[in-house]
Amino acid sequence: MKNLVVMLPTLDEEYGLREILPQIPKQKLSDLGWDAEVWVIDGGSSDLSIEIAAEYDCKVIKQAGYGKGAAMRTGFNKFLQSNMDALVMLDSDGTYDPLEIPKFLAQLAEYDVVVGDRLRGNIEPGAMTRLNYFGNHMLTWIASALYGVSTNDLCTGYWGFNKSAIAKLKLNSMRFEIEAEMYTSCVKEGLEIAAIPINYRSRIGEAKLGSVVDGWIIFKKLLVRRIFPNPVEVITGKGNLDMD
Ligand SMILES: Nc1nc2c(ncn2[C@@H]2O[C@H](COP(=O)(O)OP(=O)(O)O)[C@@H](O)[C@H]2O)c(=O)[nH]1
Ligand SMILES: [Mg+2]
Repeated sequence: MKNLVVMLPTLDEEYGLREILPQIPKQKLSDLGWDAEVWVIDGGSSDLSIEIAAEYDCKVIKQAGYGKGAAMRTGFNKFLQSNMDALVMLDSDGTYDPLEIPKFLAQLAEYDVVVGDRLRGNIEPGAMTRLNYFGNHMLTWIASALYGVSTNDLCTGYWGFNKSAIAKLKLNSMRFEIEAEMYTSCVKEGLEIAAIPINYRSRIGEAKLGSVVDGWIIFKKLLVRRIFPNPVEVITGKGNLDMD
């Protein structure tokens, strides 16, 4: 059996977690040869998220620093210190379908990284505001133009990685620019990326991303990484995070 981490960044997502945790297809994954552990990376939730995670036998990891980017880097670091083989990440707000995890693993047999593509997949009516739809397309187009490696959905939150790929990523994002930086770091390291169409559903609970402010931060990240491909001070989660 190979060991899989399903990583869920979580900040006050009690309703989302209640919906998706039972949907993680552990038996099917086991039939496919994967022993799955679920890691909830908690950003300091004050609702019942942690209790629900414990109810479903998830490992709860307190993130270092603040923001989704810092949370992902905490999770990547723990993963690199573990004996796990691959990692699939998805948001815990109910927007991504855990039943699609096996499709990611199938692609990881051939690719380093797998990206879940919402824009070429199926976006449920009401799941993405018009502004977000436009912003996602714009940023995706800018990323492809700047980096010369086409991507179809820069800001998706559903990704799969082999361990060797995560070991190469160099990241210092704090917030929602983390996915854009994951893309730029994958390009810099010459990783083979597969894209698969996925479903995108309506969010359960309240959004934490502010469209315009976060869109601007993502854009700046794309420009900065085009000039300085690696963060100077931070390598995959170390640096400005106090890691134990
Ligand atoms: N650990 C942690 N998770 C976060 C933080 N901010 C957002 N998240 C999680 O990241 C995911 C994406 O956040 P969301 O508000 O849905 O942003 P969007 O999907 O980009 O609109 C959700 O599962 C959130 O709970 C944070 O500061 N720390
Ligand atoms: Mg969301």
